[in-house]
Amino acid sequence: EGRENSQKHIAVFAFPFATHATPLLSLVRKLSQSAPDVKFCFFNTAQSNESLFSKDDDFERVKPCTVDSGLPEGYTFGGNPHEPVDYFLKATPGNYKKAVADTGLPFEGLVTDAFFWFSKEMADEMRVPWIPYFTAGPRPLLIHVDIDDIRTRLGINGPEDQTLEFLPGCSAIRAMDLPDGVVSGFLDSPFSRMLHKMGQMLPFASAVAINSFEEIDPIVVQTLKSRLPNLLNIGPFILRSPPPFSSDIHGCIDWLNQRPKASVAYICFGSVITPPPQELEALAEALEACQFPFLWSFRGKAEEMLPKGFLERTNDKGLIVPWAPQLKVLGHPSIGVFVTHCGWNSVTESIIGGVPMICRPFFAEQKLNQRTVEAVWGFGLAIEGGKFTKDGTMKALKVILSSEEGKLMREKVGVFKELAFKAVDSDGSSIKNFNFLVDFVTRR
Ligand code: U2F
Repeated sequence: EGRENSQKHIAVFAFPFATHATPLLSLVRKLSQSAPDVKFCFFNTAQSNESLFSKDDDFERVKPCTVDSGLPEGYTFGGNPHEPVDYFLKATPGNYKKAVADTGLPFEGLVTDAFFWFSKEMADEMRVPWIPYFTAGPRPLLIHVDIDDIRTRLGINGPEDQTLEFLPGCSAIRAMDLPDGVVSGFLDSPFSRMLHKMGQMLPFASAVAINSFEEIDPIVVQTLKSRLPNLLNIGPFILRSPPPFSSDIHGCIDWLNQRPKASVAYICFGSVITPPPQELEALAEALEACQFPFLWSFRGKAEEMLPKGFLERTNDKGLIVPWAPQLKVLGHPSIGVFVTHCGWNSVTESIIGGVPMICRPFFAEQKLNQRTVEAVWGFGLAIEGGKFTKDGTMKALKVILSSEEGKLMREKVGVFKELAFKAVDSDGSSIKNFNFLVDFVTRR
């Protein structure tokens, strides 16, 4: 009883889609190690929590709590990944408010996915601090924080090639690189409205944590610091708590051990995306024609979705798996290029591995990441025309895997790799920021 009273409770709100809840839980677990008197309730949908917490987890200080997913009774997933998100957004913030109230606990702080702008209002009502966690990079964060100004300056549906030169560090960014819903596309979708509100609310947070490191984009980070209170770059967080390496059941690493240095194309489009049939075909044809070895983490049934006979014909130089230990794969010396959708975790892991990228973005801030990789950092290529064609893909693979330009990109990403490791080294910037966050969370 006495111990209960001395304990501080913090509510954590996870966004249960794509790779959002995983990095948040990993942050909370790390915080918990440094905050023995704090109990965290990890509010998330039952389905997402099930995949995050294993049975033998020690729930004592980071406890899974369920929020309603908003799905209608008897709902079955029909293949459209946006559908469950829309249902879920309709249920917010009511589902979180109810779940919090149901615990009856006196929470003293909210740590949430940055998407959940409504947490600011809840935190105010509860008179506690709100600490949002942004799971993507600093550039999209700046875009969302400055969205109203960007809309005024670029106009809605204005020329696609206008640049954001008025924003420090963003002169290479064009209107067409911005996420859907900023200056074009579905401005009024529930998702776009959520991000708009997020941008307006973040300046009123107590502190804003981000899964990035200060040195990756110093000008943008400086600008963000002028907009947000206590901006805390605490990443790349995956370097601080890497996933357990028990699951190379498909033998990726053994296979890579048998390939020459920097020769393999690793292909993966994150946790949700499978490119459309025509592009899959073009990518497969390019791989077959190019003769570079490849490792492909494939969502879906490869035998049915790839060209007939492709698997047999490429058997000796390609390995296709349903899931790869990506961090380890990208850190393997045999990997020469990462063909990626530019999700932030993938971009970060490619940097950590020192691997140049070929970019085929699909949604969210992925186009912006691509543009940054190609035109600001210079260690990757956008796929010609924005979609996989046989020729465009072959060209990009050849540039990175067998040209001087490719070598230069490898050197450039190597510089960022070093900065990333330094940031999480004993007195690196991300460690200092993390310690500040611990302080903030444990303070009473
Ligand atoms: C959304 O991200 P995604 O889940 O689509 O993609 P990533 O951010 O790249 O994260 C994928 C993670 O899954 C891991 C991989 C990454 O940590 O290492 N993984 C793996 O280990 N093995 C596999 O075979 C395949 C994947 C969104 F789409 C992005 O736009 C956002 O940037 C991102 C973060 O907010 O969330």
